[in-house]
Amino acid sequence: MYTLGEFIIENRDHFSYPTEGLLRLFSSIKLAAKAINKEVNKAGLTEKIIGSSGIINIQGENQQKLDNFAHQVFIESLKSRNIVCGIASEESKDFIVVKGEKENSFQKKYIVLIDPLDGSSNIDVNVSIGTIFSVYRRKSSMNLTMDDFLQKGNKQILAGYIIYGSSTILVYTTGNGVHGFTLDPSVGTFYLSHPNLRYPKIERIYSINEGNYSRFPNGIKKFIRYCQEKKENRPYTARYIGSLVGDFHRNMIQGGIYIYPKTEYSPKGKLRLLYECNPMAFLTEQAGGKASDGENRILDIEPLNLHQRTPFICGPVRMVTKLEEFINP
Ligand code: P6P
Repeated sequence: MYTLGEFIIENRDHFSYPTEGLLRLFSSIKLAAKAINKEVNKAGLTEKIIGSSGIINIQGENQQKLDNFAHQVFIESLKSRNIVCGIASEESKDFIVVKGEKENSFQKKYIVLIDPLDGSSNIDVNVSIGTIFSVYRRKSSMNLTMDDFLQKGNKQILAGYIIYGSSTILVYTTGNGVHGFTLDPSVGTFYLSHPNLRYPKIERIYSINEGNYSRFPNGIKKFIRYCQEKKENRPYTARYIGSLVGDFHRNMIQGGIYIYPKTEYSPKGKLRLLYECNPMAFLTEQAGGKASDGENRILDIEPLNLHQRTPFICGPVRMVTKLEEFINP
């Protein structure tokens, strides 16, 4: 069985930039994932971890202690490999410049955007949660600017997530397919378990928070009724766990659409473009699917600010296209 490191070396031609840089970047992501996995697996036992930190984060959300822990672990791990020049995190209002003796050298030319622990409201009820990461080359040659971070999703060079569930799986793409690696905690190694992940031909699932039904635009309501009344083949199944990484991972493997549309509460949608939707959209397209805001390809959206929100739909091409037809009759 390939380890993650062996797979990267074996497929070095997948990377349009030196494998050495990627290996170092991945080793910092792997290290952080293992540290977070350890705490997630015992969150119920450690009073310092479970529950709210009492801090309201920049999103106005009640920051869970594990959110903050995951943020700190990723920041420190990414800083330590001397490969990243800047980081943007859901938990940090502004981007973080990674100072270092070789700030403008060859090494420090990647920037990373992360949602350190997505779905953290599920921590206390033991539902799968995840880390989402997105990597770009810097644009600036000297000091980092916001433009280094406000790049379209189609400029990503690496994107992925770690899902902390019944097992811990790291899934990534560099534009050459989607590959999943399962952590063997007994030896602390990620092994290739899901090579070339792709949406299956059978479309079975629709994932949306139907509790917001009365607040959805009409096109969304029509699509939900279509899913419920679908007769040909077999009716769709509704599955929604309120954790993007968990819903996404299941739908990519079993065949389903994930929808977080705009609502009265979230007129621009709830999910963030840069460190949630863009990485998930890159993975979606690489797995043979489609990702849009209902009208526009997610990866072509011009970002205007770090924490910008967008309506988000991703899944099999036919399901997403069908929903777009309902939204734009
Ligand atoms: P709602 C978690 O807070 C998150 O950002 C995603 O992981 C998840 O899919 C969504 O929000 C759930 O939001 O409004 O349905 O609870």
